[in-house]
Amino acid sequence: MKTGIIGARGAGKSTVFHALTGLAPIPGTAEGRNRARPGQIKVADPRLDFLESAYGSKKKIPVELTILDFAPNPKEQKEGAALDPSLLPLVRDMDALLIVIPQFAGTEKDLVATLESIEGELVFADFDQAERRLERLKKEKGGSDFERAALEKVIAWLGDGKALRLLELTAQERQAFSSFGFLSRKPALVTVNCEMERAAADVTDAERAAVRAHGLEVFRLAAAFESELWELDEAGQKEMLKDAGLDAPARDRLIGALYNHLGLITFYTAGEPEAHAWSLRRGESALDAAGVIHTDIARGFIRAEVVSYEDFAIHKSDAKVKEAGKLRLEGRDYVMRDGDMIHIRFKV
Ligand SMILES: Nc1nc2c(ncn2[C@@H]2O[C@H](COP(=O)(O)OP(=O)(O)O)[C@@H](O)[C@H]2O)c(=O)[nH]1
Ligand SMILES: [Mg+2]
Repeated sequence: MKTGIIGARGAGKSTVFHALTGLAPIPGTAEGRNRARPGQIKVADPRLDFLESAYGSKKKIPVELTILDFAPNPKEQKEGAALDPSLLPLVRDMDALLIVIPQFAGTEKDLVATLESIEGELVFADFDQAERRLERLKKEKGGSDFERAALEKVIAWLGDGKALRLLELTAQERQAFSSFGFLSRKPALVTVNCEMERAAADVTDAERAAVRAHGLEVFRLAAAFESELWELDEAGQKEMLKDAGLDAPARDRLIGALYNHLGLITFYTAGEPEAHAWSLRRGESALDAAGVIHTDIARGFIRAEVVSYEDFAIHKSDAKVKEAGKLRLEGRDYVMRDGDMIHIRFKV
């Protein structure tokens, strides 16, 4: 899962990247081929911590997401614009977006107005792309009637200034557009980058409602403050957080919010060697879960032994779970639920 950070120049995108990953961001004006820097972020997960201690696991492996900082070209990205047109191919390749809106000292932008302007850019980029494609099909007399009709449908919608996120598409239409990477269809988390003193103050109900009307979620983050935490050891971080009246860095909650907004669920494989969290899209099956672990396990799938995290948390060991009749045998089509712990029987 790749999430790209977009927003105006100076909105604090690179600072957010550093706050979330602890990695140096990409230089602001990088020229040439490397225009994106990926970083891995670990998804904090109290359930995984519990499994690690219940099994006495030697290793703990959380889910990781990839986040990317881009290097816009100041000559290409217009003042105040959230996108650099020369970066569009990279941004289209993302699974999700993090939209940064600046509200730190000297940069306070109105949340709703700024978001609407950014949505306008996403919608325009999609409109342009769909129209070019349709033009080409017409000129070359190529494509199916189905594809042309589908393109006309999205062009009409985008022409009204509306994001594709809010348009119902049939499975066949989604398939036809799967390689387009439409920007206004990507899940996105709006990140308001503010000063520490205002990070705890929540967005207003009216703002949240306006953001949700776009099919999006919003989160506040004091990016510069969170970024400085990486310079300290654990004790120093605790102290800095305490001084600021916080128990934990906000980045963990932001990453959690992003994870939920992506529509991901977590399942576990846990034992003494390791407690391992894995992610799946909601609606995926036991066979999909097997494939995430290893292709051989999917190929030789026989059945899955499943226990829900809630049941395990009550009984605290495999033997007790079994005794209580909470271990289920499921086939390959079983729809995985968030928190399922599985052991897959397979033969190769
Ligand atoms: N005070 C303060 N300054 C910030 C914050 N976030 C970013 N900045 C500053 O704003 C400038 C632009 O930040 P940067 O992350 O490079 O923006 P980008 O162009 O969107 O990548 C830098 O000088 C940052 O130090 C913040 O939360 N608070
Ligand atoms: Mg930057």
